[in-house]
Amino acid sequence: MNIHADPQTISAAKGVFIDNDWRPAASGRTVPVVAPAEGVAFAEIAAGGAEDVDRAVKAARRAVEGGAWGRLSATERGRLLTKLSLAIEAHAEELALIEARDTGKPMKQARADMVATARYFEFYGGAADKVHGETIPFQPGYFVATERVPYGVTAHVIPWNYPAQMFGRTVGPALTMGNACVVKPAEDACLTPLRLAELAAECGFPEGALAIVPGLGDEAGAALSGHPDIDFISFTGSPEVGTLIQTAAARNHIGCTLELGGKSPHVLFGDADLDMAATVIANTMVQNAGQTCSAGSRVLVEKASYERVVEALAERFGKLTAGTPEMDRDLGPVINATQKRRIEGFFARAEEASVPVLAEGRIAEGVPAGGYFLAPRIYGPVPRANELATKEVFGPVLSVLPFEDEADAVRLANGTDYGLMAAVWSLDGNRALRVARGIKAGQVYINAFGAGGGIELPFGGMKKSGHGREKGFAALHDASTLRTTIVKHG
Ligand code: TXE
Repeated sequence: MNIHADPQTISAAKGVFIDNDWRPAASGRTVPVVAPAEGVAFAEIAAGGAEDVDRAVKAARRAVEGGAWGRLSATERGRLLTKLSLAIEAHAEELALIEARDTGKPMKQARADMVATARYFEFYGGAADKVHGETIPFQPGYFVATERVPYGVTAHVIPWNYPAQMFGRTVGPALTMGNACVVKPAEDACLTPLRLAELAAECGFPEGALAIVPGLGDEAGAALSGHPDIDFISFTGSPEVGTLIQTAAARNHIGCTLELGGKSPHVLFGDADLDMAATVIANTMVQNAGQTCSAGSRVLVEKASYERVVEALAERFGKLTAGTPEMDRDLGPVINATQKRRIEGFFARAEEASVPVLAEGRIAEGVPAGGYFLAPRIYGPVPRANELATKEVFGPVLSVLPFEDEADAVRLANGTDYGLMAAVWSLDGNRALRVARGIKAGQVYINAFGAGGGIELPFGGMKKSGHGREKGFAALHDASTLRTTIVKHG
């Protein structure tokens, strides 16, 4: 298969996937799928709506209550997840080609995403029958035990930046715990989740265990998150839609996890391994063209070493190149014209505020004129109150800010609404740990950042980055509820 293959060969773009079967959306409408590197539509997805969502939720309910899915043991569920992991590995190149065209990301990143997606199902497949409850000492004559049980039907609204990985991240633990999942992927990029659902059916997942209703956010997304018969919602996306999701969950009196992005800081002290830090910071910042919720988009630098750090970062940023997926350069285009305009708005306002550009990468020659390409930029020193220091840009843009001392560094690191990820760079272990423990973020790295996806590592927000945990065993906890059984034996 070639990246420009006829869209008909992308069998996933067929409709709504319910009970292991494709059907057109009830409305008969479709949404065009635009390739960000080309700026032209290359496929269509079904525009799912309330009727499709209702069918999917009913199928999921049948599956968990009395259906084949609900009757499987934890071991049998785990085996199915493991089979899906192997199927993803076997189809990795096909999936990476679809993902790269759909999102615009370089092929090497799309391939790495498929390794991570397979790993989600491998990790959770192995974990399925290793989730234990507790016994609780109680009054004489009683035996008490707890067990983690599925919610029932879980809804998953996911974004376009890592469609395959996000699918694995949210659906993997939910299926492991025995929930039936209804997924609303993002209209901007959702072909791999559709294909993954098809692969799941081929692996033997019973009817109703997994449904995919593609479509627009305010149609399929709103219908799913507001459906009265779902038991839990998992959402990753913008803070604005996060508010709508939590409101919908509150109306139904159900729980939700929200992952709403960040403005993750690197705290860089003068004694750090600057060479390593600068390389990691530049490369992870432009991964996925900066459209990563945990992107380390602020570098906070000890004042005395500011010039040295800026020189090292600018040197690396100046060499970064944006290109098409096939060119396989450092980054691809951003997802759509709206996002490109939004980021250019940040550039224009930075210019008005006279925030200095320290370096700019480039766009490779020969990229299609209609593609949504942006040259990566690094700004500094960024004034503390400037939006480049506080707001999520969600593009290939890095802000550098000097700090005075340790206390100032922690204050600055915690000085945004977000708290998703952070890094401390210093070879003084005591200081690094002290500072790391002062930072309010769900994940804090020391002398590293991102750790290649880290499927085993609990991930999620503090503050307005959201709540709930994904990845690792923590996700199994959040994808299930607790039943306590109290036995009086006299
Ligand atoms: O997100 P949306 P957008 C941030 C990032 C980005 C901004 C806007 O800053 O610039 O959000 O991106 C579905 N009811 N992140 O507009 O709209 C939608 O169809 C229910 C951070 O693309 O939040 C998609 O499936 N669902 C982020 C999903 O929500 C609705 C990843 C996310 O889209 C809905 C993406 C509605 N009314 C963007 N409206 C991260 N945390 O990684 C939309 N959706």
